[in-house]
Amino acid sequence: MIAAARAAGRSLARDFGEVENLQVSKKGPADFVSNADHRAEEIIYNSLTKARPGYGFVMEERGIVEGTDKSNKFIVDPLDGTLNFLHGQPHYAVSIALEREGKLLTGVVYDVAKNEIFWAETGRGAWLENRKLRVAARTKLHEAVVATGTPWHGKAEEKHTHFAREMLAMTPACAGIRRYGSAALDLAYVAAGRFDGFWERGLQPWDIAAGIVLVREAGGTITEIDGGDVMQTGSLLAANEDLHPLIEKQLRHAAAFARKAD
Ligand code: 2AM
Ligand code: CA
Ligand code: CA
Ligand code: CA
Repeated sequence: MIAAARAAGRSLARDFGEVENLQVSKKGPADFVSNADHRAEEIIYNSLTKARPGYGFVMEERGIVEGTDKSNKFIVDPLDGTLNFLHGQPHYAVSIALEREGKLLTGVVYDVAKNEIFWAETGRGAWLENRKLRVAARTKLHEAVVATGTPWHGKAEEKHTHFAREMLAMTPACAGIRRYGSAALDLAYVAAGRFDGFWERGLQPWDIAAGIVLVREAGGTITEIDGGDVMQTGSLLAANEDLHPLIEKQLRHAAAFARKAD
């Protein structure tokens, strides 16, 4: 998985150098995809099918490929942070996870521009190269830097309203909010203790699968914001065990505020 991520990363780095020449198309109102995404996905698919013939795939661009081996499935986002990439911002990643018997087993998130490989395997810890990762030790919310993702153009109006209320509840409560535009890296940064927490709603399985393994193995807590299944709704809150309930409280506060306003 690391070799596949590195190979895809080399392709992305080349395309990033000539980003103005890429063909870009739209999958939705603000949902861009380029040939860089497709090329990287192709490299990952070819590399992993060769290494593990028969495993299934869930990929952002190509979709689902059923494997003959029903217990193993790769979940792939060849380029997380496409909008950053297309705007020449060096903050984008390759995200690859392996799900075994319906459970997330392994995750790799590769920050191509900074050449950082974050990886984790259930029971083996989370790592940045050969440094073992641990979520931040901070316990006070007012000292915490918390990341999030904003709903984008084309998302339902209520999603934007919801987000605005969560920001209203969160900004005065913590030291700072960050919005970098790659959910996979946001989760990797929580695992590495660079962010004290991260929340976002409505993400896709390939945005979060690898990052979830990273955060768990780094000792963090991940829950679905409204109590559902994270991989179904893609709405998640990740933080250390002390900050998690404090952030959750602020998000609940936002929901109550929203109900009152309605
Ligand atoms: P992507 O770059 O692979 O599409 C940030 O909020 C997260 O949402 C990213 O992981 C990003 O993944 C995803 N996303 C999907 N569609 C998006 C869009 N139109 N604009 C910004 N982020 C988008
Ligand atoms: Ca996309
Ligand atoms: Ca993504
Ligand atoms: Ca993507």
